[in-house]
Amino acid sequence: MGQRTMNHKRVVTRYEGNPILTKHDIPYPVETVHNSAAVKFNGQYILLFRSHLRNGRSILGIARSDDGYKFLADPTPFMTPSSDNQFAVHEEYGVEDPRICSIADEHYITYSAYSRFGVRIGLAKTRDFETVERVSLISQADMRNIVIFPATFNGRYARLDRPHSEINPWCIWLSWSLDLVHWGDSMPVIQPLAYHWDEMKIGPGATPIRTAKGWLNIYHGVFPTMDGCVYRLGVALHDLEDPSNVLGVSDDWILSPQDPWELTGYVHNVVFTCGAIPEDDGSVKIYWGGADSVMCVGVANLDELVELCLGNPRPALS
Ligand code: BMA
Repeated sequence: MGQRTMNHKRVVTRYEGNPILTKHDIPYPVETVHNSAAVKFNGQYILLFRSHLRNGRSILGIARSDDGYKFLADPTPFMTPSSDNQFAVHEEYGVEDPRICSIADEHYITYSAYSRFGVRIGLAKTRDFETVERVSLISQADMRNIVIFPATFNGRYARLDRPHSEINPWCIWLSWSLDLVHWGDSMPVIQPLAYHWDEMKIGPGATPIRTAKGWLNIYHGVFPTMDGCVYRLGVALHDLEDPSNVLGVSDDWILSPQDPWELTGYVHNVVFTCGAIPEDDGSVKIYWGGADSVMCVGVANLDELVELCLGNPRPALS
């Protein structure tokens, strides 16, 4: 029985108070609260969440917490589609799935900008999480899920991308930039693996976390079934000096839909992360959207996640 318990130990311990945010916690009309970026700022935890409005389009809102579990939403949204023409034309259908990369005093937000021309990635920045300034659109269509590493490498920034092509579907790529606006030298770094939990598509999730053994990349992977797609989370480890060098991709997922609010909702069978916060004690709080409807949190051990990448890897490029 002891052995059985050990084998069934979960890598991520779900918080017993999940879901931590639902539409009922938001002081303006929304239908969902999900896929939040997460960051610690001035000792507070901040979730920058996505919400569907009743027209089916999305906006971004902020909720704040002292302990990472009990959040209070701001009275008004943080980002709605821009009225500045340069951005407005590409945000007409809404803004979605943000990530936050903090470098020095600047917090860079990458978000999906949807329009009749497809989905592109916008870059915005804030210093105080009260006001926000758009910087540029940093991809062409069709690109979602861009996360920027919170560091420079020989003077260059690096990001994980998720382009799509018919020949090589939905892989994780890596690109470089000198200024965060112009990106290039792109290369694929992780592919879905055939008949594996992430065989249909993969994409960057949380902003990578620096550990002693490498950058931890918590990503999402999708498996197609007769009942639709299942979204799960997995982990990969990237070299500290050169993140295009993937040191290992865990063969196993770390989180799969299980709780009722992950199994059913706006889109069923979905756990999807846009942010995780490392703590001083070696744990990490992973935040995820459940069924594209609510926000959840769970705790994992960083060493254990790294060991999953190095100890039981599958090929990064198949
Ligand atoms: C992806 C994105 C995510 C969403 C997921 C599951 O393609 O649209 O925002 O969480 O599908 O519906």
